[in-house]
Amino acid sequence: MEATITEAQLEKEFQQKIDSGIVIEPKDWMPERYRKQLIRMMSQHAHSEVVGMLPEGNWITRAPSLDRKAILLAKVQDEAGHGLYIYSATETLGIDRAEMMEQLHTGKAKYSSIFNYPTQNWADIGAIGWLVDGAAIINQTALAKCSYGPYSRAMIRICKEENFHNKQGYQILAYLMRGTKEQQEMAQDAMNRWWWPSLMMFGPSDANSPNSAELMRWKVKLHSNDDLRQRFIDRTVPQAEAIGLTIPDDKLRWNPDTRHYDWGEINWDEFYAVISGNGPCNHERMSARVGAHEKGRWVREAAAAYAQKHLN
Ligand code: FAQ
Repeated sequence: MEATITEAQLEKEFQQKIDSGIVIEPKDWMPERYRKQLIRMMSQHAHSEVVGMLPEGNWITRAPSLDRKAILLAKVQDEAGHGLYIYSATETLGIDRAEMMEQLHTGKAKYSSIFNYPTQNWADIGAIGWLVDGAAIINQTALAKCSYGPYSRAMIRICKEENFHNKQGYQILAYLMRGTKEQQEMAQDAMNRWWWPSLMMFGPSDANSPNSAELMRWKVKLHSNDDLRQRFIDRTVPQAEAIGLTIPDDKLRWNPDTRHYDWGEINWDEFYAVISGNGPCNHERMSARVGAHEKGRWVREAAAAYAQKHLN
């Protein structure tokens, strides 16, 4: 008699594969919950890349020189590309892009809290590149080693591009800090406004992160939210000091015993307000995104009509 493999056995074998570092590919068996968690996290990541174009796109026409404009244009186009890679990687899990878009536009799926803050002046573009892409790199370098093959492979290329984004942002602020008093103040003001929201990008503290334990058991996440946040702080503080920027945290100091920086407290009320739709720009971002989607409707319909006529 042929033995039937139970769900529990399959799950056990799946966990053994994960524990021994075997990468999971789309056609491999996976627990339904693993698939759902990946769809949630990856689609939110893709949405963040796409919505993340909006605050920076706001400055393309106002960049202070042709070179800066070309660099910013390339960066924003890269973010669109990142969104596309990650949407494609997510589609390998059995959801299509239209459904993911629907989830974003109806508020069912989240996108990163950071993109609900306004870009008020040119220094903000420097702060986004340096701090926001810097935080994204820390997170994504870990994800490049995650257990799901299509996601980890997408991350490798994305991280290379994010490194360029990070450097161009740091350079913008470094130049401003070598400029006039007004330019230095502009850079410091951007630092003051973007520092804490950048720390929030890593998600709630470990004690309040409902998804972390499961995602770490499956090696989707290799480090906790707090560990990655600390890594970002340790890396970024010396960079700020090198160009004369002050981190807006009076509790920040190097701890020689732990060999990490001690730092203050995130305003978690602000974080939860932003991720539940009540940040400074949530409504503006969603109406711009939904508007862009509607404007592109004729392109999607034309492509579908062409495919039906010529490709079937
Ligand atoms: N914003 O249990 P956890 C970029 C939600 S890419 C909004 O800890 P998890 C590139 C979370 O979804 C930036 N929501 O969740 C760029 C969950 O809610 P749910 C995006 C957040 O998944 C640069 C709830 O809180 N990167 O910036 C946030 O284990 C410049 C409980 O949280 C990624 O998405 C947040 N910050 O950990 C583009 C990386 N944090 O879904 C343009 C991949 C938490 O249950 C310009 N994602 N939430 O309703 C991750 O690493 C993880 O999903 C975390 C959250 C760490 C974001």
